Amino acid sequence: MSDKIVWSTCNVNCGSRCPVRLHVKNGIVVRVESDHTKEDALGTQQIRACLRGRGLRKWIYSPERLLYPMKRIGKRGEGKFARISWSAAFDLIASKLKYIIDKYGNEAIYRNYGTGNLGGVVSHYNQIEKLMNVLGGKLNYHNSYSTAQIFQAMTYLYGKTDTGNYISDIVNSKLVVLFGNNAAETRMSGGGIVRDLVLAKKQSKAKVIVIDPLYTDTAAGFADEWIPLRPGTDAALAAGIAHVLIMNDMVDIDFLNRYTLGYDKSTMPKDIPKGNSYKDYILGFGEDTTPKTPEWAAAITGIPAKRIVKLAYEIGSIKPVYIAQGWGPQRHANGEQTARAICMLPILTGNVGIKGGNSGDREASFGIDWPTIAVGENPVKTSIPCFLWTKAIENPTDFTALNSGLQGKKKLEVPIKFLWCFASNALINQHSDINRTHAILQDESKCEMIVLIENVMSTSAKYADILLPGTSSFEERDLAYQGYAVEMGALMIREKAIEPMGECRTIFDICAGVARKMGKEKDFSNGLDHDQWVEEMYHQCRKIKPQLPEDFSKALEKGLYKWPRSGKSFVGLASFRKNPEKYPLNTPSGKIEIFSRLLWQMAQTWQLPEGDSIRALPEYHPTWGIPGIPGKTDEALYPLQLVGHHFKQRTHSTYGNNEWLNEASPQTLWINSLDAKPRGIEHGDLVKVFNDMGATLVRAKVTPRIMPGVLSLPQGAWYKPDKEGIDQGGCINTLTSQRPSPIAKGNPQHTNLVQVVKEK
Ligand SMILES: Nc1nc2c(c(=O)[nH]1)N[C@H]1C(S)=C(S)[C@@H](COP(=O)(O)OP(=O)(O)OC[C@H]3O[C@@H](n4cnc5c(=O)[nH]c(N)nc54)[C@H](O)[C@@H]3O)O[C@H]1N2
Ligand SMILES: Nc1nc2c(c(=O)[nH]1)N[C@H]1C(S)=C(S)[C@@H](COP(=O)(O)OP(=O)(O)OC[C@H]3O[C@@H](n4cnc5c(=O)[nH]c(N)nc54)[C@H](O)[C@@H]3O)O[C@H]1N2
Ligand code: SF4
Ligand SMILES: [Mo]
Repeated sequence: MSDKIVWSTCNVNCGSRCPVRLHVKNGIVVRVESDHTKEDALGTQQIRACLRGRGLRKWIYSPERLLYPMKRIGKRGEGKFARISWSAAFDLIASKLKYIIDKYGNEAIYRNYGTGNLGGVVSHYNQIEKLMNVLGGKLNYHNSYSTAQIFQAMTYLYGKTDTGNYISDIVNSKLVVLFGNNAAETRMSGGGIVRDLVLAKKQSKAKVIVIDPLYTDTAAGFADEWIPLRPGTDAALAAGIAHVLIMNDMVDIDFLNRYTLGYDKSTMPKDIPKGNSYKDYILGFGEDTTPKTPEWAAAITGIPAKRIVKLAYEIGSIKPVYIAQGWGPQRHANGEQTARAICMLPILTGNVGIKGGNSGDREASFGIDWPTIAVGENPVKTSIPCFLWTKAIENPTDFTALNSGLQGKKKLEVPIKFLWCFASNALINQHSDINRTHAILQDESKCEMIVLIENVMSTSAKYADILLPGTSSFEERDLAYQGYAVEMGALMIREKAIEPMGECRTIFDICAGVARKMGKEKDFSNGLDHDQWVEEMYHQCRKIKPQLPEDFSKALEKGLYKWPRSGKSFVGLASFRKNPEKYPLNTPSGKIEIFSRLLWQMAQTWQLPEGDSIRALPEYHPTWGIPGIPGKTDEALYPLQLVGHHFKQRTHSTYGNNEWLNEASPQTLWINSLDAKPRGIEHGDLVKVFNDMGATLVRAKVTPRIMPGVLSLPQGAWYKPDKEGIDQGGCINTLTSQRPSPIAKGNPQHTNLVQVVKEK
């Protein structure tokens, strides 16, 4: 029997954010349960935690747990630390901040991307944002590691992002085509997308086709057909389908004429030379003079031409068709082109902005507009693409708007000298090319201080100069907002289940401690402490949902509030579809820009490395890291494409040390027997995957669930180098490149060429 049961949450960035119920006995959490609430007037369904949330106890009490503030005494990465007091830690941070601000200015300070705690409202990286705003600001970032390329693509094409319909809208669809969208693994919460997909599919009886190099859990669970294709080639498939649609009069010409720019010469801007319309490109009247026939697409994608023709007929002969992409296809070196090209299928067939159709974007989800901590204004306006932080340390003098997507200034004036990392393993594990990052961080004269706040001794924690133990969700009171659902929204009020372990502190208290040493505590805290801020935010939530009890202690006890979705099923771009003159898009022409003049201009002004290209049309762009194209990496040496799908064992690297989860879903290299056999690799063998950037060891999963020529090494495994620098942990970022995508300057972490051998 437990002494008490309290509500808590799983905070990680799978995006769902599930409630959990913690059974506490003698100050220890002895059991974790999921949402047990019954259907009532407020809640329509349970939000069930997945295996990771249910295994939280094992992670919080793991041997890697950090308990005391520490100062590094070995080299960065060695993991040698000495315990220090909180006061000493705050002194070191405050004096370095003062020194850096005096010498280089606030622009030399940066908070690295980190999503390990997006669930907390008060325990959130916003506290560092607020602290730094109070202290004169810091360098900003734009983009994310999740959606950099698709974000840019949708902005040029539709003038906005998040243009999809709800997944439940497939009740109205006659066909569903999902490109690299693995909801069954990336949206695992019981309150979320998977349930809606199952129910909608049952009701609509629409055929579901999954296009993915992997036979994913989504393909296995929901699809009627799996079409494997080579990574990075969706745009070629889209062009091949477009060819069939155009040649057989299956395009919706009325839609194209009224709503789009650049399909054919009738809607092309008059000053653009002939041969630059989409139709020209597809039929071979453009610059490259190649008709994009199904045979042409077959050679690139690996999908038989006959199947491409059939797919074109399937998509072109019925309506509505729900075509959506996940974010795997865009996390590539040509990801911006891919994301736009997939959208051409619903655009050509007039499936945009209607019930049962979709824009080609990822499915939308319902959200309540909850409040967040006000962080004040950052006096520094300069912003780097988040993926280029290593370049901003190593090579700041070559960091410009035109070659690196810098915003707010033409040229970076100071390098990053001070790094904040909160709930971030993107210092090493989640950033590309670990060996290169390691080398950059070795030089302590470059980035002079790294302050990292963590729950566990992560890969990145070993690189911290000052390593601070943060409270976990078990050890702090907070609020959390549920994400990625369609039918409901939820507020979770999380109670502190146990006292902070060791000397762990909340991020609010840590920032307040630094502010105190800098003489700015009041400006930072507004006179409130952590728990008072939680209550303050709760009362802000009440402004959105006045039915929440006024008495906060009552809310704490109840823990979970659910509301059925307000409003109708969401159809992206519906008002534009109804009346494009009254509700134009936010593109320069107000229309869907198949031809983008902005990109046309960028292609002439931006400085790109050889092999990169910016195209005004959603063309297939063969790029580095995709076989058939001679690039820097020698294809003869590295003939296999490697992706790293988001995996059910972990959320990125978080929970990577949970042995229960490791047993349930071990880290393996997915390899087809056609690739394994000639290399003498059998299921379960230890293999070495390598390229010019590094090498990693992992056990092989020989399986027909991945297409020949392609491997997948699920991303997020913990990097564990041996003395020679060979990773023993199966971490894919030993093999990924820091070369960014052309427009967004985003992370192309699914574009990799490698070789694999059996390890003796
Ligand atoms: N279990 C779990 N869930 C998660 C996360 C996690 O780490 N673990 N992470 C969360 C976060 S932060 C994010 S951003 C999302 C990520 O969500 P996504 O980016 O959608 O996930 P990925 O697994 O990277 O990619 C989805 C699918 O795309 C496929 N794919 C890769 N390249 C291509 C391609 O060129 N073409 C096509 N057609 N398919 C391709 C992959 O094989 C994979 O099956 O997931 C979230 N959910
Ligand atoms: N090769 C490859 N690399 C990728 C991707 C890919 O698809 N392929 N995906 C990219 C994407 S989409 C993303 S979003 C990033 C994610 O990269 P990160 O945002 O770095 O995510 P995690 O690896 O989960 O690391 C989060 C850290 O936060 C810690 N943490 C968890 N909860 C708390 C807490 O409450 N408090 C504190 N202080 N710490 C906490 C965890 O221990 C963990 O070390 O990775 C990117 N990297
Ligand atoms: S990892 Fe995501 S789906 Fe799983 S319990 Fe946590 S928040 Fe829910
Ligand atoms: Mo992400």
